[in-house]
Amino acid sequence: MAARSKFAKAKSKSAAKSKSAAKKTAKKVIKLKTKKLAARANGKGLPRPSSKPWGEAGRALEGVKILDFTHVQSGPTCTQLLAYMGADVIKVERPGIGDITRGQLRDVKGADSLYFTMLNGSKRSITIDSKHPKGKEILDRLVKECDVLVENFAPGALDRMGLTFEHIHKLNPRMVVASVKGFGPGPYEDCKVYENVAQCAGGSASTTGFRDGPPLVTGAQIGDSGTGLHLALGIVSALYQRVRTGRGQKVLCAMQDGVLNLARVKLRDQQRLKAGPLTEYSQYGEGVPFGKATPRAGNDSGGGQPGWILKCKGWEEDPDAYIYFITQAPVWSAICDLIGKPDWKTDPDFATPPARLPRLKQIFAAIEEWTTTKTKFEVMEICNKHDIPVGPILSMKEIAEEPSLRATGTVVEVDHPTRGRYLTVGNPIKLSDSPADVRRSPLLGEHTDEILRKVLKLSEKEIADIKVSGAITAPEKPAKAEAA
Ligand code: CAO
Repeated sequence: MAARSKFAKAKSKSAAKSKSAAKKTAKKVIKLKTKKLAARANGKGLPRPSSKPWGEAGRALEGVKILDFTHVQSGPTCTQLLAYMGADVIKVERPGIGDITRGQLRDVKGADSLYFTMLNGSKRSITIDSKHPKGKEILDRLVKECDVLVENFAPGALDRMGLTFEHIHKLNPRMVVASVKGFGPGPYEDCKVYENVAQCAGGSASTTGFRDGPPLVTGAQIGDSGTGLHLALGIVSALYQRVRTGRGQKVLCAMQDGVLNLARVKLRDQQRLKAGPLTEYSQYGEGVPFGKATPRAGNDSGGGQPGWILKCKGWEEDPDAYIYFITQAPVWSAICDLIGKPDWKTDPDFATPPARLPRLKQIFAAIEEWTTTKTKFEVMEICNKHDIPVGPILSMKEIAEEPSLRATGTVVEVDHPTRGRYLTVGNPIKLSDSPADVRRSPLLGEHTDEILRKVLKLSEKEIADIKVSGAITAPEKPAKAEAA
């Protein structure tokens, strides 16, 4: 009996123990689940951004080496973005000359131009004469070391250097070879192309400007920088595919194609013309017949919500005292109240979007009467309270001085050894685990030694031989003849 009761006691003790352990585990599980649920409820269900500084967490393109043969704007825009994402961009430049833009539009004597410095940040520069036999040897070694070659020479120039796709792939089958050209295969493929040529050939110029004026090019560099952006996407896609195939590939972006991609809504309108006039274009309301092609639409809004640029207080002196005003249908009542036309809310000529289309000129004139009594920022403040979409026309001065753009790293100030501090556009693409790495542009050939030593691991003797060969230095200028 005593033994039994001892046993029973022990049993009930161990049962109580395991019961409490089970209770504890259950409590833990519930606590964890509640924590998870609470986190989800707080909108924190997604993985949190890394709390480590980028130096520890690594940047998005850390380890990717880019052999950068780009010049002027389109190619450099692409490689600068990749450098901001953490790639090691090695810019190859002609000894003594470098990228032609170093000397173009100079504002500080003897210093690299802003044209160059704002397109080549966070890169390293090596000078190599790509037509010199020793230069070709160095390039072949760099091809073996790098992941991507990017170029935007005139058609055929890379091949003339001996860097055909076949040659590159024999040396390094994993290499992605990315090019910007003016046109894709077709009648114009051999043409040299600059920004405005691309804007014209890509359908932007014919659809920009006012109906009664000539075609216009835009200030935004959609041909150059726009194509550079497209190329960057092509490169990261090819790198991603290489993870599966182990093979590099060619990436080609034609500037004409890039511009057309950005102007696609105008090709949409071209097709809509077959079904009748484009009712959201103000020319419809003005009774002007449509021709065979998408017309220039002035400042009409591209979507189905009519919009226009309107004068604001001070427009007589300030060329940027304007605001873009969109008469979005859901806020029509608020607009009518603001501009002192409450009767337009119910007037059948103005109450519905289709009724307003033929009267847009009259409507925007009435809104402008109101906007000219306020500054563009006052209009912005008032309209935002009513969810009316408006956009102040910001000058480059205002953008350069805007603190919020500095705070997000979209506008960055960097130091430069020969020009001093300058502003540049940082990375407009924000990655939570990979803050942009925005550094100054390199001086011509600043990293030649470093790259030969650390990337190619050449010996002192090899470097000395290269230096005397003339492959990395500008040819000596002929000595002036002695005066007789
Ligand atoms: N060492 C030796 N030679 C070099 C060199 C180096 N490191 N880097 C370049 N060169 C040579 C090239 O091999 C080429 O020589 P060849 O014509 O004898 O083969 C020469 O320099 C110039 O190349 P290019 O024809 O590309 O330059 P360009 O100034 O005459 O033309 C541009 C410029 C932009 C019109 C042309 O490159 C082009 O059409 N590129 C494609 C489209 C493009 O990107 N346009 C945007 C430009 S930004 O507005």
